[in-house]
Amino acid sequence: MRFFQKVLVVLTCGIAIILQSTQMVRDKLSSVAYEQHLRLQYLQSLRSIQYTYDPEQIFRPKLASNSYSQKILIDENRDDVQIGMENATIIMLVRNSELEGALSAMRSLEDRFNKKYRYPWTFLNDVPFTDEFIEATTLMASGTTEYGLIPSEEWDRPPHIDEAKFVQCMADMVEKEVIYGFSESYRNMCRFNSGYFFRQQLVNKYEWYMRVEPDVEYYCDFDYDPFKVMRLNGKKYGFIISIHEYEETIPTLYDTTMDFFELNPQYLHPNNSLDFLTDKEPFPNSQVRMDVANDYNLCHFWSNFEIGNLDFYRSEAYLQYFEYLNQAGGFYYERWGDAPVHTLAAALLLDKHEIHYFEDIGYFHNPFANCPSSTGIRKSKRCICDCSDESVIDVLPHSCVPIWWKVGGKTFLKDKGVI
Ligand SMILES: Nc1nc2c(ncn2[C@@H]2O[C@H](COP(=O)(O)OP(=O)(O)OP(=O)(O)O)[C@@H](O)[C@H]2O)c(=O)[nH]1
Ligand SMILES: *[C@@H]1O[C@H](CO)[C@@H](O)[C@H](O)[C@H]1NC(C)=O
Ligand SMILES: *[C@@H]1O[C@H](CO)[C@@H](O)[C@H](O)[C@H]1NC(C)=O
Ligand SMILES: [Mg+2]
Repeated sequence: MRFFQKVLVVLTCGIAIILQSTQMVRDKLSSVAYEQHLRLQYLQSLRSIQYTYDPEQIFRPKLASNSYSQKILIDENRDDVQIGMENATIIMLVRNSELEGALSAMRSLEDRFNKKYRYPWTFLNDVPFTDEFIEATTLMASGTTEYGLIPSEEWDRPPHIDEAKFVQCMADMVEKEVIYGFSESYRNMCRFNSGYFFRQQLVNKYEWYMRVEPDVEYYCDFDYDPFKVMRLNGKKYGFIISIHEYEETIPTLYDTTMDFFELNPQYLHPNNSLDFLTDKEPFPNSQVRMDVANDYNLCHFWSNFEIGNLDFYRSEAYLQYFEYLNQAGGFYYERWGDAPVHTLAAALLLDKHEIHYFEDIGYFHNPFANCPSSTGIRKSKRCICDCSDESVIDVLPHSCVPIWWKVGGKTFLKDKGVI
């Protein structure tokens, strides 16, 4: 009996020691290593669900799960190596609250274009992006993603803006019900997109950008790399939709621009497209006539879609032009949009042949769309759009595309054998 008692004591002690050491091991693991262990386990189970999930199985694994709350979903081994050869990024300025719209736009552009090229995405925000935003957009992208915080001096109202005058101007615009007239943040956004997006730290390493906004949709396959097409054809700025701006948002923008070029005539390109900005009769037989106070017909390239050369904005001419506008204060005393600012700059600083109309890209940003009018293009590029839909602005009176054709000419890259 004594012998067995001894054995029992030894066994009990042994078990106690084992339990104790397991506890110690657990404590150790509970720090970084344990998190990594969990993460690996989670990724493994995720992969097994992804690759073995068979909805026809009777006892299939449960897909729904609320068992994790950490950001451990992103699989660092996924293949996001860039395939497209251009020095380019896709830029989205966006709020955390617009996540769903951002994902929708990304899904569309990835399916129609980027999944074949895996160009990197650059997300910009005036406040830090949330983990949820970063995780979901990283997983939606086929390429790498980066997230930048805009410095306050490049976003917020600058100190040279007179506070009292600004408040008064904004109140006047609210009274006149000018679109977004009430919004200071919209003005910040327009000034940022006019003068600072191309000099963000994350953007500095690129030469080309494509701008994407939440909730836009691409109706057709691209079928080619637009960055490459721009480079090979010597293009600097590409657009899809062109319409007339609300005059009340930019009463003095054109005159301020003319003042700038009077002071700096060397920047005006000899082959500019001033005629695009001043031609007021798009249709010889149309009843529609723009009734505008000055020479500017209010035509602008809609900037929610843009493909452009970042070095154009970084040029001395553009930087000087932007600073002149910035000092004039119209981003705040009026409500200058980045679209007319980019347009005036592109039309006056560039050769008109450096501007490209991407008429073969189907695109929608509420409330307007572009749907390629050629049946052959629509079918071969798998477009899903109805050219007779009222959103398709193309040659409607409000569109400036016919004026662009008169000035910029109508050229087809396909005819040149480039794309
Ligand atoms: N981070 C951040 N992004 C903003 C803010 N305001 C606007 N944006 C982004 O700037 C771009 C333009 O803003 P929108 O609200 O789409 O302006 P819009 O296209 O003129 O007008 P709608 O699309 O008709 O509302 C979008 O990509 C927005 O997500 C802001 O305060 N913070
Ligand atoms: C991409 O373009 C930027 C800006 O022009 C330049 O600084 C950078 O060196 C380029 N990168 C490559 C890989 O060519
Ligand atoms: C203007 O365009 C013509 C061709 O249309 C070209 O020959 C000329 O070099 C251009 N001028 C400049 C300064 O680029
Ligand atoms: Mg928008």
